[in-house]
Amino acid sequence: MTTALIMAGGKGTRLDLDYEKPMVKVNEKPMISYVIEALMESQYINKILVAISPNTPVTSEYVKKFPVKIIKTKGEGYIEDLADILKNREYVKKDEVIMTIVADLPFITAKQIDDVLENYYKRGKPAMCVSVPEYLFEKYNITPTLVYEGLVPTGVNLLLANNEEQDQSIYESENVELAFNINTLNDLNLSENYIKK
Ligand SMILES: Nc1nc2c(ncn2[C@@H]2O[C@H](COP(=O)(O)OP(=O)(O)OP(=O)(O)O)[C@@H](O)[C@H]2O)c(=O)[nH]1
Ligand SMILES: [Mg+2]
Repeated sequence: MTTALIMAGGKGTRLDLDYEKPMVKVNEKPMISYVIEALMESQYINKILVAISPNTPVTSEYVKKFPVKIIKTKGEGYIEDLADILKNREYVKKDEVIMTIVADLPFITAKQIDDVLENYYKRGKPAMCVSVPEYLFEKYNITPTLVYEGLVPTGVNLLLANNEEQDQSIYESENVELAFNINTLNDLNLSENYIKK
C-alpha cells in the first residue's frame, strides 16, 4: 500500500492571483479537489496527507471535508518542507512508500495513478520519477513548463520515507495529464482549451 503526499503550501507566485493556487478553479472546482478525488479512487493509495503552510490557509480549511490528514509545514520551499515531513516519524514510517504529488494537476485520474504505482512496484527500485515525453504536449498544443532531454517532469514522484539518497528509475508515462500542471495564467487558459477538446 502507498501513502500519497500532496504538496500544497507554495506561494503561487507565477500565477499572480489574489488567492491560493491549490484553490484556483478549473471547471468550477478547486484544482486540489481533482487530485484528492483521484487519489481516493486509486486502488493502491491507502492514506492521503496534505502538506499545507502559512501560504495556504484557505486550502487548509477546504481539505478538511476530505478523508485526508493535514500536515503543517513552514512554507519555506518544496524540498525543505518535504525533507521535514520525511524525517518526522509522527507522519511517515521509515519504510513507507510515499507518492509525492503536486496540487495543481487538475486532469489526473485514478487510473493514471494506478498505472504509475503498478510500474513502481514492478521495478522494485526505491525511487521513481514520473515524466511524460514532450511530443505529447505538442500534440495537444500545451506548453510544458520545463523540458529536460525531451521529457517533461510530472509533479508525481515515488520514494521511501527514509530520506536517504535512493536508487531511482525514470518512468515515461504516455499520460500528458500527469504533467499538465498550472503555473501561470497562460496554463490556466490552456487548461480551458484542453477541457473543450
Ligand atoms: N508544503 C509546501 N508545499 C509547497 C512549497 N512550495 C511549493 N509547494 C507546493 O508544491 C506544488 C508545486 O509547486 P509550484 O508549482 O512551484 O507551486 P508554487 O510554489 O505555489 O508556485 P510558484 O510560487 O509560482 O513557484 C504546489 O502544489 C505547491 O503548493 C512549500 O514550500 N511547502
Ligand atoms: Mg514553486
